[in-house]
Amino acid sequence: MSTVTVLSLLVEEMRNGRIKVVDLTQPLGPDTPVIGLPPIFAPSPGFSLSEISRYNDKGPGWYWNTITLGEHTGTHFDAPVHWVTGKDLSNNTLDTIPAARFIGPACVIDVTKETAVSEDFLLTREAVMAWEGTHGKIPPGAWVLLRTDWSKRLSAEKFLNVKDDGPHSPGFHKDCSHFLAYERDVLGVGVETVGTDAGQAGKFDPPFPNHGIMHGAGKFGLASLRNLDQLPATGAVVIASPLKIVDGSGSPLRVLALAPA
Ligand code: 23J
Ligand code: MN
Repeated sequence: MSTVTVLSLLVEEMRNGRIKVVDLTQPLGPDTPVIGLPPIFAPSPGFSLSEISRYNDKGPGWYWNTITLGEHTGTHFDAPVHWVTGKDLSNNTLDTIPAARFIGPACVIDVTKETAVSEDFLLTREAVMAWEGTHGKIPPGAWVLLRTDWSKRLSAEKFLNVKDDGPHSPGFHKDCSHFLAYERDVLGVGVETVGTDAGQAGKFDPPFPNHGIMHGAGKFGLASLRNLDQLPATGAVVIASPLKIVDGSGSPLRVLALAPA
């Protein structure tokens, strides 16, 4: 089939509803949960909006706002430069990553049974290989999405799940991150939790291993995704295109998936 035919077919199938667009994005507002780090580290501000004008004396015919937020707020993209392991790589910032690397096939790994019984569940390399036994090998350039149903925790308190010993939420075992980056050449990983490392990962050896390994390999992260339960294990295409912030380490974005309806 010619490329023109494929694109016409895409447009047609989206129009007739056989391909649906799944919005994998959280609403972005003042209540959007933000990661809490130990108080020795600088915090990242959440989202706020301040009005420039709203059909008034400051602008009679128009409404617009100023936004203030940390780059890593809500549903957001992590670039390789975000982590010290990725600081010297080429094309490691938002403005230098080639746009083709924002789009890839989704491999959705459902671990909702495991996370229902353990808030600290870590995906292992062996579990990914078992998933591949059922669904096929993760292709190069895939987005690997960890479905935990964590996004169904709608209050910030339950979502961040901070206990006396810090936050508890699922993530990746370091061997798994290494496997996905180096043996599968993924674009990156996406999670429903506030960050791409497990809640307790600040105490792992090394700390925050998924960030260190993925970004050191030039791979990306997507955090605070939603609606992964609307995607098939394979067959969807994810478009995760961050703002082109010069020297940016990450940005909120609208993550979209095209999937069979
Ligand atoms: C800074 C330090 C630790 C973490 C993070 C940021 C994130 O999760 C992030 O948004 O990249 S774990
Ligand atoms: Mn981030």
